[in-house]
Amino acid sequence: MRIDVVSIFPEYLSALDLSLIGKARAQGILDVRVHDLRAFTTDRHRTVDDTPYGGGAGMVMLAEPWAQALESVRDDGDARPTLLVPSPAGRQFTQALAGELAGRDHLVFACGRYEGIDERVLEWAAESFDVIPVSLGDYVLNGGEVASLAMIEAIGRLVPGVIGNPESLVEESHSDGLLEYPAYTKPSVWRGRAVPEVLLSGNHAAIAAWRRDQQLERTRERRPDLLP
Ligand code: 6GU
Repeated sequence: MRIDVVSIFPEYLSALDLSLIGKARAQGILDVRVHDLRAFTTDRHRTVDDTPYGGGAGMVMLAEPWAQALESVRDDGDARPTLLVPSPAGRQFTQALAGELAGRDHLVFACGRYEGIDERVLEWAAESFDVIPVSLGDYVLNGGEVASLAMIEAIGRLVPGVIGNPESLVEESHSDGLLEYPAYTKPSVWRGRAVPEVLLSGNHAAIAAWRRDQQLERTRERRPDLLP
């Protein structure tokens, strides 16, 4: 899978050199390329933003540097790549969407800052990209960089070969619509707190039933919105 990220703070994305995603890049499973939006400006000050038409606070990112950057990451022979635009005004990013995106060949993340990108860029880009504005949740970040990191990790770990043991993807929160059951390891008694008895029983059916019950209990308690 190829992933391009365009940002005015490319250094933010240096975390992609680390851990599982970093390893997948080194192995050639993920081809991640980070680009500085300012490289696509032509004026002396490398301007990327201006004041909003209609007035209001903040600045809006200029259309032309974005168009140049997006044209540069398009690869001939590329079917329609997917353009993900992180924004609190986007559609909710979910595990289901991560799974769907993990099957695509080419993702491009457009990290906006300030009050966002001139809306015409998204309209124009829709001619050659599958454009999806995405939000991590109902809160506001200063820009799309941190959100892109989160999404690249969520998507990247679902790409075959990125995670050594794909079984670990099965029993985790959101994979079956419920939160994950609690986990315990040694020692069996720690500071007077014992591990739930059933986990030491060796009775696999009883363990599976207890874990299911814990998933439902937790989900009811913490995320009732996930239950039917
Ligand atoms: Cl995806 N981007 C920004 N800038 N803020 C957010 C977000 C994304 N998701 C929640 N807040």
